[in-house]
Amino acid sequence: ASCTDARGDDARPGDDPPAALAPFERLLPAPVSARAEGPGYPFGPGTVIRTGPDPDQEVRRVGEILAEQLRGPTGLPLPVVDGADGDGVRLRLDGDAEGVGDEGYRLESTPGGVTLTARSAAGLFHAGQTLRQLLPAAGPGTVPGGTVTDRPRFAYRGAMVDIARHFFTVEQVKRYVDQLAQYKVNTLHVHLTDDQGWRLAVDSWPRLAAYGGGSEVGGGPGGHWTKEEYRELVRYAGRRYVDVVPEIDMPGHVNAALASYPELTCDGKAPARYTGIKVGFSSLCVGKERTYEFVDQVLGELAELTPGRYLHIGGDEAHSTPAADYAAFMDRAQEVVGRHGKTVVAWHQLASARPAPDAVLQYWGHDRTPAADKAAVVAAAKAGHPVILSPADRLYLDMKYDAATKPGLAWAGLVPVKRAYSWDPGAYLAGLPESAVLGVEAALWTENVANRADWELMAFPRVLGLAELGWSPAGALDWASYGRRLAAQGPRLEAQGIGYFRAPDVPWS
Ligand code: TNX
Repeated sequence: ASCTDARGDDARPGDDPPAALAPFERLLPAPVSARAEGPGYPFGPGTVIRTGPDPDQEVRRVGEILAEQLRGPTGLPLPVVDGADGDGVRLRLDGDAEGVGDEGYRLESTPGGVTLTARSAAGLFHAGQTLRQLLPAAGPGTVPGGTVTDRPRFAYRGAMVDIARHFFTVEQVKRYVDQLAQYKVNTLHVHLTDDQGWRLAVDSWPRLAAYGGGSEVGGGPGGHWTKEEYRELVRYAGRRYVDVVPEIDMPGHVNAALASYPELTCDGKAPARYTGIKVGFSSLCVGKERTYEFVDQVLGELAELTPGRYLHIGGDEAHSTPAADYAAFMDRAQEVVGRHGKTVVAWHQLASARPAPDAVLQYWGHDRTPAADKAAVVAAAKAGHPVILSPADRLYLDMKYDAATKPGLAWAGLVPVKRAYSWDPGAYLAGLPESAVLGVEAALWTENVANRADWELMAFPRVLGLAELGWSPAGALDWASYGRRLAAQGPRLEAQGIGYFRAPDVPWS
């Protein structure tokens, strides 16, 4: 039969569906190498997941999570068993595995089974995520025969969520962690505080959450996380090899704190809580010693709750803090972070003050950012500060896709899926060598994102582009290939109930 048989009279040539991609060709993020070879391994009722000869607790946990992830789509029982020999999926830690680095893996599929090999449990977890993509979106299916060898381009592959402008529950953020981890994103940055709300309980300053948490943009009730809820998120993310980087934004973006504690203001008068979307109008009182007790106690409690190495202290848009005060404040705040055993991350404005020797800068500029600001970031990078790239006109997930997008903002321009993806983090800022780039992060600000549906619409599918920019080798970055692979993810996103934007620049089937 000719391939035109099924087409109606009004079909146009451009309506041809893209040729179906073979499983190894549709992996997203694209792996370092993938080679199809010989027959594969059919999943069936007898398939088990084997976690190795000496039952390592962590590998066992990776096996359990993988089994959970695969049971839904395959409909198979997939028991997790100790031992290494026999067919099924075999998880193998091998400190000498070649070509996989700390976080990478090798996946080999033959009729006898699928072997996942890595130097670390994180690598085994990432291998499992690749395995998921080699099976059909629904039904058991066969893992095609062949080998994938893979490792990430960048160590830091992040996503930020702003739970301050609109409050979101730990439940919703965990859901996002699952959605992200399957694409090998390994960092969750949580913007915990802003003018409109303070979202984490702090024992030494209880009104921050009790009062300062009770507002959000638009006048809704807001909310906050208890310490136990935050710990639970950290634990949940950690089991999926996602590190949590908490942010307390200072010295600006602090109206919720000032509203809760008048002693934090210079005139001793608490402002009202704020539910609008302006930025840059609030500041901690830089000249008051009480301010630094606050910083020390809040960051101390946060450091204790956070196993990861980073604390993010904001530092953006402090338009109400004079430059000299800003620099003086950031000096002291950075010292506090170091004293609590953590490494500073701050928005790139810190580059124009005095970043601590090991501080990491998060760049959020865009095509129209003044050259002097870019130069300050590049100079700081040359002085040894690693940079996380979050260009607002590429990786701000709150920017509208097009003029018809309902949620979000457009101050950095419209950001279609193609624009979010089509740039190279290793050659983005003139003079910033790839070696200075710690990684990339997509930020979901929520001034205009008030519920899960809007969150998913804005994040998906653009955050998959972030995942590929962070993981895949530079040579694999290609819009045409990516667009086809992204389209192939559509049924998976649907099966997971993710309400993504069916962007017109993607050849969805
Ligand atoms: C800029 S960029 C902000 C946020 C806003 C966001 C909205 C940066 C570090 N700060 O305060 O929420 O734009 O897109």
